[in-house]
Amino acid sequence: MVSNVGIVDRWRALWAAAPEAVVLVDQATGRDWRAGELESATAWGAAYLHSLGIRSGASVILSAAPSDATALAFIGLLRLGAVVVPVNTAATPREIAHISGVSGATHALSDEPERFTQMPSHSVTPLTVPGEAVDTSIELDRTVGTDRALICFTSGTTGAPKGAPLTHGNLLAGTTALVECWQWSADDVLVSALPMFHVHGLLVALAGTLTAGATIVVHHKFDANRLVDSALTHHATLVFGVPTMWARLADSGRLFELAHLRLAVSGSAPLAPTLFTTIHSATLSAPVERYGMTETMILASTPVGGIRRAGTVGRPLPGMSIRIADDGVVEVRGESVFGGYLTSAPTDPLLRSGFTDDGWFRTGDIGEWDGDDLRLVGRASELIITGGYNVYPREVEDVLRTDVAIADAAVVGLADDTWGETVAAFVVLESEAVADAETLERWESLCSEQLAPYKRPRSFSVIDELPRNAMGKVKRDDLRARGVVRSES
Ligand code: MCA
Ligand code: AMP
Repeated sequence: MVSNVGIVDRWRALWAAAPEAVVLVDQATGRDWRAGELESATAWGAAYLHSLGIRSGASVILSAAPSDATALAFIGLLRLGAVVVPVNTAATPREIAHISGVSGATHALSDEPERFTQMPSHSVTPLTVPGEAVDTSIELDRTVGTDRALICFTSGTTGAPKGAPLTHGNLLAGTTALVECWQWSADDVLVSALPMFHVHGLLVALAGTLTAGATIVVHHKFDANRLVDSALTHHATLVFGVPTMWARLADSGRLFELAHLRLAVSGSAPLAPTLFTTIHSATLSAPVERYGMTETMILASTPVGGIRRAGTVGRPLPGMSIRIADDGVVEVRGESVFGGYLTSAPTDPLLRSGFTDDGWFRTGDIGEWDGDDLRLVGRASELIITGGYNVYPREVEDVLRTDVAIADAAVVGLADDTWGETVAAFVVLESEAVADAETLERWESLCSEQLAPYKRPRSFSVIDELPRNAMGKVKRDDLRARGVVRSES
């Protein structure tokens, strides 16, 4: 039976039981927040947001570097009953306009309000750490499990990101499963430099810590040396990162200083077996790999108490069911899985797109069982994952095709040791066009204007025509096999 308890009730019960416990530390300022302070500061925050005109049920963009202020704003919004819409701090005005339009966001909270030029200035508020007391007599903490907590935007095959709403119940189920699976306790200290505009940083790291009643040390930006220093200073037991962060930690030569961790956790993209081995040898313990999605939260993890094997993402989390369909696609079901994409009408087929008739969500990842462990062997979709960020080729191709010199374009991910994959563009020129230095500069500035930096192609290869199969579909494997083409033009 699905319970209808909201996640905020769980957190507040833990704060009330141990008000002196340090829950949140801002690494840059050194400010720490005890549970009792968090209770009053987030009530203040919620009242402040209310005074700005934000009401229960309103969608509010949250776009800021990870910090104590970002964490407090997130909790304050949830306590008020508002719906948090996390937005990448690198999003361009075009991308912000799409997200605010689709989500119907009435307000934005940001550490760079000047980036929100397309929203009325009175609705964009700089993030602040709580100060003077305000009227806190407003109604807080009324949410139940079925209420919407977030709308996360995730890359869409149509080229435009889709909104994936998650409820308070999804968050509670997803974080409770993690707490159980990782034996996450009040004694744990997590050091995290993950962005707080994705499920990994916001829900796995921050909300997971709150549900565990543990401590999180938040870094504003990832820096390998600073992360190791902080892990030592704060006696960290947990570090969560995407493989690119682990690769940079390995390059720093200081991985061995993390040998005191209880768990070194990697996720969001495949962890190369060589990097798995490097982490294992340096920290004297195998990293935990976990597999998740924005639409589902975390689905599987390698075991805390058992053998963790390179190349596998482990077993389903408590309460989660995983099956592999005949076409190899991983399908999932569980209480943390969202109910369908954001649509303006319940009849819109987008709502339940990705779900099977019997209610399982198709992840788009191709998997196989290796004993009890799930092994991901590829993707049915064209998704590129670079440094843990997702890029859908269609969105980049649509931008490239607006250039006068480009007749056609295809974008693929090329394998890369640090980033996992990098974005590479293959373009076919219009008949009279040439690809000289000026043209290349124009393509680069077009992409800079339209696309967040991580989506921009790192290389442009001019080819005579795109390889296509009999159905007219671009053969992306052929393009990947070519790598960066330097000679054709
Ligand atoms: C930054 N750049 C990137 C990326 N990040 N390019 C491609 N892919 C990226 N991911 C660009 C910068 O804009 C800059 O471009 C250049 O690379 C170098 O910037 P640098 O300062 O070195 O990068 P950084 O700021 O240190 O960022 C690297 C990073 C970051 C820390 C690895 O990408 C990151 O935080 N990734 C984590 C993403 C994440 O949390 N994903 C979870 C989503 P230029 O030189 O042109 O200026 S998936 C999820 O939530 C599900 C549920 C799951 O399973 O977890
Ligand atoms: P997102 O849409 O940003 O939530 O990204 C979800 C996708 O990231 C999944 O569908 C997988 O393709 C990928 N992913 C997440 N965790 C892992 C992992 N541990 N190994 C391989 N791929 C992963």
